[in-house]
Amino acid sequence: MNTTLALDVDRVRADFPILSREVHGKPLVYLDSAASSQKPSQVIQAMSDYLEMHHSNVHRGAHELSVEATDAYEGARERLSRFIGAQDPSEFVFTRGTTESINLVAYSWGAGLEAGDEIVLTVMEHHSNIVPWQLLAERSGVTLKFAGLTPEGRLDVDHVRSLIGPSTRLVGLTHVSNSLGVTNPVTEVARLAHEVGALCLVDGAQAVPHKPVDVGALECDFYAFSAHKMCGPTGIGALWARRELLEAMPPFQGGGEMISEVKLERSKWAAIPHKFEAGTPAIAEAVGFGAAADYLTSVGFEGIVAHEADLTSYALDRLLALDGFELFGPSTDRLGVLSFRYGDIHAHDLATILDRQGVAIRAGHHCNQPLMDYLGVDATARASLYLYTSRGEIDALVDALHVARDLFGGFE
Ligand code: 7TS
Repeated sequence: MNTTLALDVDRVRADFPILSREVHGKPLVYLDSAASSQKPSQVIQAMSDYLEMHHSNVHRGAHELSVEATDAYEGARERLSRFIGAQDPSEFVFTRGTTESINLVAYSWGAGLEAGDEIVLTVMEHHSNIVPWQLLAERSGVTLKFAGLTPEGRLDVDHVRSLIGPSTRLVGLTHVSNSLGVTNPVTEVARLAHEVGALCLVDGAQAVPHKPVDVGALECDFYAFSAHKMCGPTGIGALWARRELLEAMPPFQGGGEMISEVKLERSKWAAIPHKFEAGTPAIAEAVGFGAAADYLTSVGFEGIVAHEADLTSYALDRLLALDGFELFGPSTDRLGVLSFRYGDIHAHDLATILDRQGVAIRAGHHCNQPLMDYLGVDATARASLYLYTSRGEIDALVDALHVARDLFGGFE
């Protein structure tokens, strides 16, 4: 019996209708999955089935559609909790995405902090794991500290260790960098935080789409991620946190769904997780989010991880052989989000030229301006891979880079 779980990329690609379209008369080569992934028919179908046949508001009336909508919404929560290794679905809060999840923690949990307290972050954080803490610092006077990188472009864990002290209340770090592709040693950092009684928040936006995540094994306290980067819809994501933390935290927003009783003078909150889900939630999106987790599970992470590792090393072999190609971050042991510079072509010009060849990459600071400052650049080009990316698309990227180089008359 054949027990290998290799991923059949042609079969996977057939699940994504958008991959068969053309751009500027050329086959689409979508290398911007770190910004947002494409959606398989299974997710689109699950959302449209829900909207066509089951929609109603959740947690309200006793009528049949309301029961079906509530079951679909809460069922997605249960499956998604299991998907990230969480035992208890009430520890899983639906939010609008990673950004809102981190804002929720900074606002709600952060309300208990005061001047003198310290938060340790890293220079490779996405703006969504920096700006909410800056807003908290303005409100409460907490101090932010930032750990740097090793010369190879990995997190400098010794620096993290040296910044953690008796005043540290939280250490926040990304699981996988959206520019450098490195995976951070989350468990090691969580233990350093716990040694001084601090908490550990993990931004999982770039990790959950690409690898199996088990929040228990990571030993973190908060884990945030977004559906749209893992084959799901936009406008929804999640915050996982330990029960006792969520129970002790004040609500983030007030309104319907998050209360158990409202009087004119004051109200009582609903139990977790609903205490943090004010207003009518993104129900169809929750269904699509759950379907995305099911889809990734059905393809299988063993195959996804192996495919992406193979493709990343193929891409690096081909790209690093090009004159003028400069990679940011390590060239081994990284995920397939590849930030680079190419000769003296500005990243924005490069992205425009590649687009004319049908190749979609991202150019800019990738919401990583402090990291760009740290690296001494204003922008990079970035090609990012996913389970549906093929070797032929890497070849198309390399061909398009040759076209760009010729247009610029070669490099010095
Ligand atoms: N954290 C990381 C590590 C990210 O890569 C992103 C989005 C976010 C947080 C924010 O996620 P959101 O769903 O709340 O917007 N990153 C990118 C990117 O690299 N290019 O476009 C968006």
